[in-house]
Amino acid sequence: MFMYEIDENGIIKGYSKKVVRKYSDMKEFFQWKREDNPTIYEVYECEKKGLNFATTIIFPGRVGKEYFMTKGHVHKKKADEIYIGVKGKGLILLQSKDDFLSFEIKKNIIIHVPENYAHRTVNIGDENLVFLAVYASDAGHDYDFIKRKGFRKIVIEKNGKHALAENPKW
Ligand code: M6P
Ligand code: ZN
Repeated sequence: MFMYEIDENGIIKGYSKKVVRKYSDMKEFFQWKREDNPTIYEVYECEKKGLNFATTIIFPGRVGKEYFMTKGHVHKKKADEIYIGVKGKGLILLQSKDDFLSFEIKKNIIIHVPENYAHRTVNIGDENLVFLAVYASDAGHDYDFIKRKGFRKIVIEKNGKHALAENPKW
């Protein structure tokens, strides 16, 4: 039995691992370029009894027309994942071999990511997007395909709003 608490900034108290992704760590995942090197997102993770609990904080911003987002990955093993919105406004992209879906994620929204679906989260708002993810510790992260081809759609700013557009690399 264990209990976690998320603080007002979206950080899990007592986390055991922190990951910081700067623009320079993931340039290839965006379609546009920038000259500076902002932090795109941070992940705070706890692992107990084979389950990982992680909050991700995606900062607001864009690289060209594309909103700040996670790299996105598919699990190496068959493992589902649960996302729960904590704060801010985002989109989650889900993609399998022949399916593509997107859902809004915000406070109190729960999303089930089925095994074999690649998943990426995008901050489409003007404040931090925070969500909690729960998944098997041995799920594994595969970034390879996403790095080369990405998702079927990209999320861009169009006339002051977010829009899905075709991914030119697809
Ligand atoms: C969520 C979980 C983590 C993941 C993180 C960032 O917290 O899905 O497993 O690491 O988002 O996403 P990515 O690994 O694609 O950079
Ligand atoms: Zn995952």
